[in-house]
Amino acid sequence: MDNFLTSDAIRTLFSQAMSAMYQQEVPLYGTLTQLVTAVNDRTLEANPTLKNRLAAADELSRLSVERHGAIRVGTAAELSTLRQLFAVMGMEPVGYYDLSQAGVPVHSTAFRPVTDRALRRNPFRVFTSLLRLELIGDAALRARAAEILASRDIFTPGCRALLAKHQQQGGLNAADAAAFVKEALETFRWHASTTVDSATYRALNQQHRLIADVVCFRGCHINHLTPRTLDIDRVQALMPSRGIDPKTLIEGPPQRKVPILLRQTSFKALEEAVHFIDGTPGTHTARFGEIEQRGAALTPKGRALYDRLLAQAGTGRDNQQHQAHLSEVFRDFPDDEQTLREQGLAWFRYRLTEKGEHARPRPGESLNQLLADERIQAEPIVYEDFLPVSAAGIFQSNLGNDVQARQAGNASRDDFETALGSPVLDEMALYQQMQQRSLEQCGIVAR
Ligand code: OOG
Ligand code: NI
Repeated sequence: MDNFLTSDAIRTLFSQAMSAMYQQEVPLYGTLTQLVTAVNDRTLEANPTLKNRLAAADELSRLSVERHGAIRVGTAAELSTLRQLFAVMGMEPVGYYDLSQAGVPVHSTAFRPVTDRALRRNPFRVFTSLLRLELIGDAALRARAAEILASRDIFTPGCRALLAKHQQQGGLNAADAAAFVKEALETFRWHASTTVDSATYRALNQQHRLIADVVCFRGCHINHLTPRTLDIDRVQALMPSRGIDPKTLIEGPPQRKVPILLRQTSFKALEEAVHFIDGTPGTHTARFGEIEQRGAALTPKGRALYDRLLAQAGTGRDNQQHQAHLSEVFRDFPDDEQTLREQGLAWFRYRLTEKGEHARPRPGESLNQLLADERIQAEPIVYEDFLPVSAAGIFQSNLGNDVQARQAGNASRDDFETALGSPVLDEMALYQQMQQRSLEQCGIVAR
């Protein structure tokens, strides 16, 4: 039998290739990654405990490596082929995000690794949105957009051949994997020439800038990549000093002692030169760079509290004021691990301590007592998914400030899953299983 590369290894090759391509395509993104590295280095210098913890978890070497990217596609066929493409890299569709409520005519999922092991290796995810053509009001334009989309193939023949080979053999050897990454990358490459004339572009752009972005190009260009920062507030503040224009607000929860969910911010999308097929020059605005900082995954109860407080806080026009206000409002969200655990607000991973290895838990012993005796340790499980309100904020800030009125569509998860060709996984079930498995491994609950 052939020596197949693991899906983790292929994902790593792919994310590296994507990063190199995007830094070359969008030099300002390269500048952002340099800033992130500089701030991460400084943060580690100032905080040896953090540095030791990350070193112990083998996190230091890949600290500034990308954690996610995003793409937008136009048809069910494109989405379902992407599902197969990401499956080669061990990335499965997790979660359903309805962004139509926020005036963005797409719904989305995140392709990501799901097991503890794969996430530890490389948690690279791709936030993938499907355009909802049915939200285009003008029937003639809707038909035209569908026709344009039907006549493109965003995958190379080589990519399709290797997908088929992977499905037949159940894996790819090193040479095939390298070829696959190279072919797959073509789908995400930028094209400075559109597939439509300037009048069609303008008409679609007027309906919604995202519609033009999805419909008018040969591929589904990667629109941003997102490394991890250890200090998002500082990177946001320093962006202008490097010639980077940040979006106004950091999305998500405020800074806390125990970080929760996901904080993210980006720079504003660049206006880039394009050529229309009628030969006229123009510009298109879609691509940007983002940074993220992740914290604990919340249980449904914790998530409900987060959603309530976030709605209560509203938005702001100034980041410092907004963060101060968020911190006020989030006083109602417990900020120590013990309370988060006791109130069932966050998911935890349990481990035996050395002491616990020597005096292993017996059935019937209480979790709290084992923790108090330091025979087991609990550590929050990291949130691996996305937040619809934050995603809408990221989308909006990259669509310009002209608010585009739009009827709010209804969530249609069924339509999305039909297009995808499979159900999306339930992220809460995944976290719950992780917690449960860790309890089983400690011998606290039966398998
Ligand atoms: C995706 C925006 C969502 C995030 O980090 O929340 C996203 C897009 O602009 O296509 O990437
Ligand atoms: Ni993003």
